[in-house]
Amino acid sequence: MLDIKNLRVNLEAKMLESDKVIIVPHRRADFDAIASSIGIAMFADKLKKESHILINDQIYDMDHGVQNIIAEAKDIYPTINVETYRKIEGPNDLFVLTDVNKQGLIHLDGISKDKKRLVIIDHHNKDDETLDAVLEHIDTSASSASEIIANLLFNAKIKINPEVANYLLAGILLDTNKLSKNVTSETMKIVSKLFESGANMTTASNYFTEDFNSDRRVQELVNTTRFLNYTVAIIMGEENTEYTREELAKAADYLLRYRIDASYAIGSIGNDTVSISARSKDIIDVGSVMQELDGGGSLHSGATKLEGITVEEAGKRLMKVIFPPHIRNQETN
Ligand SMILES: [Mn+2]
Repeated sequence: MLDIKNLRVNLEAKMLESDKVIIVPHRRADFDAIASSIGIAMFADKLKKESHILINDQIYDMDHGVQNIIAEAKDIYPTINVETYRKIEGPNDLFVLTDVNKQGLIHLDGISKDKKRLVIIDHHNKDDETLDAVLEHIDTSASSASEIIANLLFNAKIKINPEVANYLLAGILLDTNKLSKNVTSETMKIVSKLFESGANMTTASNYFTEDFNSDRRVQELVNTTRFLNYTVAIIMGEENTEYTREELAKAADYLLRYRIDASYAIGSIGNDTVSISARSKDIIDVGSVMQELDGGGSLHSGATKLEGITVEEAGKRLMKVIFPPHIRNQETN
């Protein structure tokens, strides 16, 4: 792995020989992904290089704190979606992936074909699916991509304003669970320098606070919980209330704090569509349950969308999958 100075020198060279820089965070960008993206945009600005942050998520698919950062920063660091990028794309664009190193986790297809135009800056482990890049800086000892990018900006002597310092601090706070894990002395040095640049814990932590109305909808969902068969809990939202997928996911997450193996949250997400969010501890593979309902996921987390169906009908379809006919009617309350 390159040290930070070599990363800076090589990244400058790559940016300077490209026409524009396309910054690509992972899908469902979180604080670390968006903050490190904004930091890379600052780095490109210093070189007077046009840059764009590529975000293709629906706004409701992102945490509302991330939405706030995107909205706050949009005049200086606007995001573009894939469709808009396709209109301005050129053969000499440089792609800089941040907080991600795999094709499957980003929105831009076909990026693997162009290794010469690809830079990866990340803190996640590499595996077989890691993309080949002309310049790669994957530092798994770093707490976060935000830590790496803040270090890069300090190394380049780029002045970080208090707003961006707070975004980067929020990125570090997210990936260290508020400085309680994955923290090294290097992390703390960077945090200290971000403080010197005007960041503070109150402002950065405030990005994590829940939106009151959204949190109330999550609690209302949780209130509808029925515990089935002592191993599975199910939430069914009101037929006429629209929820976000994030709210359904949070409600399903919440139930895992009880003694169950899996939870499912079903609710309308508008446009005649019902979404199911599923969570599991270990025993039940909720990804495969969701697959049987035309969705997908992993052992611990899955989801699906069903069109032209009511919440109640979606619940019945789910029950048929999780309780095949011979063991049905085991509801406990
Ligand atoms: Mn991260």
